[in-house]
Order: sequence, then structure tokens, then C-alpha cells
Amino acid sequence: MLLRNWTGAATVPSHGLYPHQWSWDSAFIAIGLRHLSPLRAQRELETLLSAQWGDGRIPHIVFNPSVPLGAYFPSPDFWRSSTAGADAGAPRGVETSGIVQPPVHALAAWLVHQSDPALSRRRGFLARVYPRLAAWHRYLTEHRDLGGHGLAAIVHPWEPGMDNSPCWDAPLERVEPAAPGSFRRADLDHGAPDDRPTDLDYGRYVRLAADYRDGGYRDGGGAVVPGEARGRAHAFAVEDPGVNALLIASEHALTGIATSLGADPAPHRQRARRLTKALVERLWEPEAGQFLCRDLVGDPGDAAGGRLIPERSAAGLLPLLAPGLPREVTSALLRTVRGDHFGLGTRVRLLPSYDLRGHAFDPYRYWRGPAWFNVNWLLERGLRQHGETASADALRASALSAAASSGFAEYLDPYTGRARGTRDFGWTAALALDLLAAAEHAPAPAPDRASMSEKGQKR
Ligand code: 2M8
Repeated sequence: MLLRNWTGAATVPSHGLYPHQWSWDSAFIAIGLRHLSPLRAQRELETLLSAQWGDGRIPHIVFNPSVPLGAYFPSPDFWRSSTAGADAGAPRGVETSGIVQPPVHALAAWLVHQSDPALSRRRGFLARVYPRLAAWHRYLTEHRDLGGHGLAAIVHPWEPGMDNSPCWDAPLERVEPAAPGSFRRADLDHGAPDDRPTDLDYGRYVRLAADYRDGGYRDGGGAVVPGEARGRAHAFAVEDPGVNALLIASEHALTGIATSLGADPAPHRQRARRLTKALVERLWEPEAGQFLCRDLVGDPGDAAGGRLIPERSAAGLLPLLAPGLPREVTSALLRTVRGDHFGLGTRVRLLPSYDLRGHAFDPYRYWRGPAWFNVNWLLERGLRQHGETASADALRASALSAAASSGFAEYLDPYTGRARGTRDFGWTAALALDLLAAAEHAPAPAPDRASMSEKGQKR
């Protein structure tokens, strides 16, 4: 199935609903593909990175020119990357979107390398991807530090990958939606309207993307606007704990990559440390026992730079992946994972994307409750890193059985495990393959060793 989604240079998440290359999908897909073909896994990431912009951003979609324009919206003629993004260094030879997705790529590259270090060295894989991955992280920490406190911010609800999360409801209310007749959704040709975002949400997504494009995809970061004022150059600007946790995990992967190439890993270690500190200072909410998102646009007079959004998303648990958190933070996160709000191991089969007790919980609708395989794969890894082997094993078993019984569904009802969304979904198949391969190996070692050792370590 995974091989059927391969198009010759990359893998589509799904031939119907998502017929192009998506950024974080490709990273997850490469992680699974490495067990079938390390060469294809390398090419998957290389194709994505070849569409990187001059300013370092990795676009969230790389368009396949042979797919008709009407097959997916927003299509290349909406984003107009090669012209509207020219000043930001968008490539000329390929059309892409102009927004980004979570930075799982360095982690993926490191795992892909480890699956066949000899092939990787022969092809110079790490040497080629390392400068691009480093530029990508620089883009996020420099251009996207819109809050001025060291974290990367997102400027569109599609950027954290959790498009329709209730966390975006309040920030989106300030956004004037694009007129309903001004665009045509293609997603409803494939997905059930009850599962997908509403038309009103879509109107707001379109408005934000069009405004970003019309501003030349400029971020207002860097030297242009100082400190906290940067976030206010956007109608939507949020610091998301999932995005930043993945950035930290990937920065740790860069220490491994740099070491393997004989380069200095210290800058990556330092950046990971700085990001981890900022993550705790800015987004940890002790009363909730989890990390929350920070809305940077909210209250112009707020000296702390925006306010925390009182919604519990699974993104707020992903910092379990970040080594070096204070012990009390980790313990509280583990309690929250198993507690009433997420119910892992008690009330649900897989971790839901949003608070089971939340006012907006919906077991079907996109990122407002259903369980997603990539989030569960990340959590499984986080649990294992913290020595929670029994919970990680149980989650792995649950994810594997749900992936197979659901026809590799895009997401599931977290209570019943019933399949939702599209089927034959790329990262579901890929990550199931990775979990299966891991189940056949010895348990993973502690994170520090995992990031430094190359031999005999596949996860
Ligand atoms: C979904 O997002 C796209 C927009 O990027 C969409 O709804 O059309 C999300 O689930 C996102 O996380 C995922 O990367 C993408 C492709 O699978 O689909």
C-alpha cells in the first residue's frame, strides 16, 4: 500500500484527498519506508528538501505538476510560490505552498541514516541534507520567533498539522473569512462534511493564506520588527508546544548528524537547551499538568507577550519527546496522559487529539478528538524515552491492531477504534511498519544514547 502511494520521487499521503507531497507526512513516511527501502526513504526526504526556499523554510506542500489543478485546494495557482515567494527565495522550478509544517525532518533523516549507514555514506546522504536541515531550523528560530522569547511561532492553523484543533477557535475569531463563493473546496469531494472543517473555518484558512501570500510570505521577524511586536504583524500567530517539542527533538537529532559528519554538535545542543528552557517558561501550565498554546496576537497591552489558550490539545503532551525537561514537568505530563482528559490505558484505545472532557470534543471531526497515528507514534516514543516501557508496549500493540483493522485509516474514533477519514493513508501504514519493526527488536535505549549511537539502533 505504501509503495502504491509512491509517485517516483515521493509518496502521497493519499491519492484522492492529498495527491501531492506533504512536508511532515513525508518525514513520517520516510521513517517507515526505511524498513522497505532505505534508498527510497532517503529520496523521499531529498525530494522535499529540494523544494526548500532560500530563507530556509520547507514548504508544507510540494506540488506534483502532473496532478490537475482542481484535484486539491488550495492549488499552486493560489499559492503562486515561484512569483509571490520570490523575495523569500522560493524555488523557480517547482511550485509549493508558502506555509510550513512541524520540523520532524532532522529526526527522520537521522533515523533513515541509521537504517543503512553504509548506503547513506556511499550516497553522501547526511552531508547533503545536513546544511538544509540546519537552515530550516534557523528559519524557525530566527524568522519565526514572532514572540521574541525564543520559540517558533505558527502563522496559519495548517502549520502545526492539527488544522482544526479547538486551540485555534479563539484566535481564528479575529480573522475575517474569505467570501464563500471566492474558492472551491476539493476536500469535500473525498471526505465526509461531518469529519472535515466547516466552511467558515475554511474561509478563514483561505484569508490567512492569501494575506501571507500577498505580503510576499514575509514573516516580520529578524531585524524588521523587534521583539513581541512581531507576532502582531500577523492576524494569527501562536506558539504551539507540539511544533516546538518536535523542533527540540530534531535539534537533538542534528547533534547526532553533526557528530557523524565530524562537525561540531555543540551549537545544536545549545539551541536544544535554549528551546527547552523557553518551552517551559512560555508554555508550561502547572495547573493543567500539560503545555498549552500561546496566542501572540490577543491582547496588545499584555507585557508577557500574548496569553495561554485554555484548551487541551495532544500537542501539549508532545514535549514528552524533548529530553531535558524538569522532572516534575515530566511526571505531571505522564499523569495527564493517563488521566481523565486523555484517558490512555483506561478510557481510550489511542490518545485522542483533544481533551475527552473538552467543550469542543468531537470523536469524528478533524483534529477535534479523533486519534491520529503520527501523534500516537510520537507519544509511544516519548513514553519509551522516559522508561515507561509497559505503557509504550501497550500503545504500540493498540496502534498496530488499529492500523491494520482500520485499513490504514487517516484517523480513528479514539473510543471505538472505528476508522474515519480517508483509507490507505501514508503515515498510518509507514508508522505501523516502524512500530512492527521495533517490536521485533530489543527495546530502545535511553534518548541520549539513541541520538549519539549509529550501530545496531534502528529507532
Ligand atoms: C491535513 O491538512 C491538509 C492541509 O495541509 C488538509 O486538510 O487539506 C492535516 O491532517 C495535516 O496534518 C496533514 O499533513 C495533511 C496531509 O495528510 O492533511
